[in-house]
Amino acid sequence: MTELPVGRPALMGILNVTPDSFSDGGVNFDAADAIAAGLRMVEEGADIVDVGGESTRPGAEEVSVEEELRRVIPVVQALASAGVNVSIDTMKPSVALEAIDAGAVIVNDVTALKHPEMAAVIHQTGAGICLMHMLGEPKTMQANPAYADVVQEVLAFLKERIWVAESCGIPRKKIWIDPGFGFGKTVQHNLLLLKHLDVLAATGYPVLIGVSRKSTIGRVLNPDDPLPVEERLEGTLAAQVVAQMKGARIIRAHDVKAARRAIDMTCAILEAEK
Ligand code: 7PM
Repeated sequence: MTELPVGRPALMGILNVTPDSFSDGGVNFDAADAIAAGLRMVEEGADIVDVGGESTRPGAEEVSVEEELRRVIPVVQALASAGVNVSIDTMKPSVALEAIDAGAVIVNDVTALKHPEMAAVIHQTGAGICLMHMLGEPKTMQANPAYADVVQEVLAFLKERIWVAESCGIPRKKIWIDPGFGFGKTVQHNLLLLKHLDVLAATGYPVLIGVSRKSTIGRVLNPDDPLPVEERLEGTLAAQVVAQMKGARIIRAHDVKAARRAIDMTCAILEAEK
């Protein structure tokens, strides 16, 4: 699965397994509901389900290893044994390792192997890795992000993290890259990264893009009073189509059915012949 077929981009459905997404009516997390939601994403056209138990939201409270494991492992286990390609969204090597044991095949590490033990886990297990760019840390990244040339700086960062990954023995075919839309970027930075996503695609590494429901979309469409999350679908689809045309190979999305249709329609146009 980390070796993607040419042609249509893969669709990665976002499954946040946190008590605010799936609760039992109280404060506890409900695994059965989360598993059902993951299976539904696959029915709606997801090729991969990205399971995450810790929020990367700016200012979000940190979650212990034990709590993160308690949330994600039953869900990874159930989805993987149902034949789903599971990606584990974590920055913690111990969570990544247990999730891979439970059947996850890709690690979505938004810190791009920052933890010194993460690369070894990826190498030893043979899992894939998505390397994402972030400027600063989740808590402070949106304070005052500045770049001389955002596209070139993101490219340079990703090349450096690719070098780290490959130096640790991770094969190049197991590596994806991601500009980290919204992670330490202004609206203008995010727009430029999408407009020039072909620069990242030209590295030859599969590019993943996550624009789904992000605040840049709400701000572009209504600068004085940003659109709320539930009003961002059309902007999300426009942005993901541009990303696809600029060579994105994996689209990360909440609204799987809509994202699938947008990908397939774009493919049909791009593949039309006389
Ligand atoms: C608040 C802010 C809540 C941001 C959720 C988010 C990406 C990711 C996320 C991405 C990869 C969201 C984000 N975004 N992983 N994790 N790429 N690889 O909207 O763009 O899901 S968290």
